[in-house]
Amino acid sequence: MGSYQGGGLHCCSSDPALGLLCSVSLALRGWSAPTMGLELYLDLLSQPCRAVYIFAKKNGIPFELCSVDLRKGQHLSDVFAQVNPRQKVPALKGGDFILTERTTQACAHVDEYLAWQHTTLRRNCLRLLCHKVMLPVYLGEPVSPEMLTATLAELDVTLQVFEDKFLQNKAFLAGPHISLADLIAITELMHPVGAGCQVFEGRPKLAAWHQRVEAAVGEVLFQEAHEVILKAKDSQPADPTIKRKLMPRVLSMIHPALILTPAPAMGLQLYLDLLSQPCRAVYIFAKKNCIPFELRTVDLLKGQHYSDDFAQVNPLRKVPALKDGDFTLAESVAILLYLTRKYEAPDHWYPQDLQARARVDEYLAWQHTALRTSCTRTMWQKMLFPVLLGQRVPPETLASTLAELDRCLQLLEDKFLKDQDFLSGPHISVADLVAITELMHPVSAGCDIFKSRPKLAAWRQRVEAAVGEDLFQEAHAVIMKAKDLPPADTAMKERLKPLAQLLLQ
Ligand SMILES: N[C@@H](CCC(=O)N[C@@H](CS)C(=O)NCC(=O)O)C(=O)O
Repeated sequence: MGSYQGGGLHCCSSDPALGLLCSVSLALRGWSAPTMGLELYLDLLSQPCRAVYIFAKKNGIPFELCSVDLRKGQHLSDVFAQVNPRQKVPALKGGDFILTERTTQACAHVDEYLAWQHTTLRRNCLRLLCHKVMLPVYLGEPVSPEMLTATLAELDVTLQVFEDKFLQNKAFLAGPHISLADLIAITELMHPVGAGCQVFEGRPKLAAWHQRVEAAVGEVLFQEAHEVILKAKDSQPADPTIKRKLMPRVLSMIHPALILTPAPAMGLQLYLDLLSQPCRAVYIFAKKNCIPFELRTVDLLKGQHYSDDFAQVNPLRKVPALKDGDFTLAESVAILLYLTRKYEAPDHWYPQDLQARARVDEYLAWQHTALRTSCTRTMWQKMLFPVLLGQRVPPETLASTLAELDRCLQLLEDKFLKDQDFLSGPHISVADLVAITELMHPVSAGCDIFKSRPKLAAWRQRVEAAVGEDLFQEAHAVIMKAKDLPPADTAMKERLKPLAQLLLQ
């Protein structure tokens, strides 16, 4: 797949059909050949991709085909997310382009069809492919005969509207000439054909239109664009990793309501309190990698980690903790590494390369007794002692904690970050997550540790961007509001006494 180098136009959408519209409507409205190279990110398994492909080829638009194999989950890769953060195809990246508006009646007819098809033909054809091929053949999930019958019946109604309202007695959908509307419609209808449904049988008007479109496109190009979909029913079953990745997306495509349903926990439970820095690292990692998990909140300030139930999961009575079926695990680093291996996270998180991995290990080993301690002490001494316990920390104690923090930050810069983009090299790894979540502890207490450290500040920006701003904010919302916590009650004060003593030493 071509990789994104920055700059230029990106065109994509949260919905593949909208992405298509975005891309193709540029062409519709007067595309001039790009001067900086046009990249089309396509998988010809997808109907809007086929429409874009045919259109570009047919019109001699020069482009680089960047294949994104949906069945291998390549649309979920980090590289592709840079081109289309919504992780859908088609997507387009190009250089200079010219748009010229042209409003004619023919355009209006095309627009009318384009607007209609999203929720009708598009939906029906996609559902049919999922019900007949993607779920039973590729993902090994049976589909009930009732569901299949309902989908076929819906498609039948839609095809009738297609004939009566749009095609009528015209040669093509918008009149005597082929338009984008025809391309979008035919590539859509080839989905059920690919799934083995003879949609043109018993519909002579539709069949004749199909012939006209195919002839106008050219038989060779038409076959080339539809080769993949026509072989889709012979796909090999997906391996379990790919299945796990794709299943929620396939379900949400055919049944939007399912998007609202939390992904099945599949046995993985994460016991977290986002007030805790190692919990935030685990949370960000799991979310960023779309690992389905059930969040079991353990409220540390309420002492929930002292409960007998939690002790069964982690007898050390600390968060984070993990439960995966009968398997339980403590320690954030062990949890992060377990998740990278079990869910085969992209290599950069915990590289296979011996020396690159050793660099990550090195940081993970160092931080426990260095940055971890000084960030925890700073946060408590500057914020939680006064806020929760109403207790002032002696200035000399605080000064010595801040001096130690400063020493650790210097080591972080000089020994680990150096002139690299991330702590263990050019890509983000679990080391960066562990470090950034730690540093947000003093930040939450009002210490501007990045102010006089431009190198560290730039690294923070890179990590935040790699994680995604929304997820970063979400994970840190609790700690950033900790200064507004109400004072501890007597029971909480009692519970916190041993910890408080430890943190003042
Ligand atoms: N080394 C452990 C440390 C875990 C830890 O200390 N967790 C704290 C929250 S940040 C906790 O659960 N504290 C509760 C307590 O000690 O009572 C890890 O990295 O997971």
